[in-house]
Amino acid sequence: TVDSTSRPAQSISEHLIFVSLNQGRNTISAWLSECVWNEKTGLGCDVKDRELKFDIIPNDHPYHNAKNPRTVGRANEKLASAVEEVKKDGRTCLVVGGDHSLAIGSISGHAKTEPVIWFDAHADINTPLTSLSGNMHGQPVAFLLKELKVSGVPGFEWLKPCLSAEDIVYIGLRDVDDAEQPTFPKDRQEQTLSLNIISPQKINKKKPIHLSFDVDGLDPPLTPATGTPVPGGVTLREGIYVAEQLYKTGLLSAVDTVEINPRLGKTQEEVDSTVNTAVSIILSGFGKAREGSHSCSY
Ligand code: HAR
Ligand code: MN
Ligand code: MN
Ligand code: MN
Repeated sequence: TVDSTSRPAQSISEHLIFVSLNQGRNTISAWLSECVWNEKTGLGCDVKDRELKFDIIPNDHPYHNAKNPRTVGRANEKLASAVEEVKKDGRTCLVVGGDHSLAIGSISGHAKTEPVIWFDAHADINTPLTSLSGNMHGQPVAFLLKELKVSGVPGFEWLKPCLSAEDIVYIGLRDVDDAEQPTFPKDRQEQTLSLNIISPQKINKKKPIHLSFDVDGLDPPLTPATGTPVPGGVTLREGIYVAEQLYKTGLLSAVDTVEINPRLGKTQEEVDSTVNTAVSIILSGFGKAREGSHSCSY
């Protein structure tokens, strides 16, 4: 359990900003902001809410196997500037997506950050040359890595890869494509498959942490409204534990919440349970304690 009285001095929950990517308020952003800012029923945080709108670029032909590169690239450029402003403002940034391609902009805007915790069933490290699906949500890590030198993608002229492979820690990884495999030396894969959330060495650096939280890292029954479920995922208890540990570091600086797709829920109940699960994990990352604070009732 977490002692709610021993919050780190620089509590992230006091300075939050939402960047909601959906056109119009959607279930998760409305719900999350209510839970986080409402003094009586939530965490009582000071929240600034902002919404980004994106343009669909016409005739956005694929670049090799990367679909809609210009639309995704321009959207990420906008997101990177928004996240940069939030961080200049000294706030913690919570980005509500949207699919995982948004991590390109979110992590770029949150520059000089490491480590990145990539909570996901997938490695998302395909390149426009290796991707079999062509989906950009399977490629963000490759775009961000200095080592992979992805370049020449239309819409991404602004992008400077800002991460090294050693800055990324995977949690929940269990569906890696053949083409993604060579990027994981065996020993590293074993390390990242465990629920060892972060090496003490990295914590000691006291660098801000970026959590890129793909809900499909969790076990599928917990998050039915998502596009690419993979059996055998992280349990709710484990997910909340990870979030609580991140909160305790006092270093959680930005969070992406991705791959919640209400249209993929077969029933309203499936949509609600997906959102509930994501909200409870996010709130744990922002200091909601399972013991000592019973003000949130979900
Ligand atoms: N590896 C597959 C691909 O590249 C599936 C990726 C699925 N990705 C997400 N995000 N849902 O993690 O298409
Ligand atoms: Mn997706
Ligand atoms: Mn992902
Ligand atoms: Mn995934």
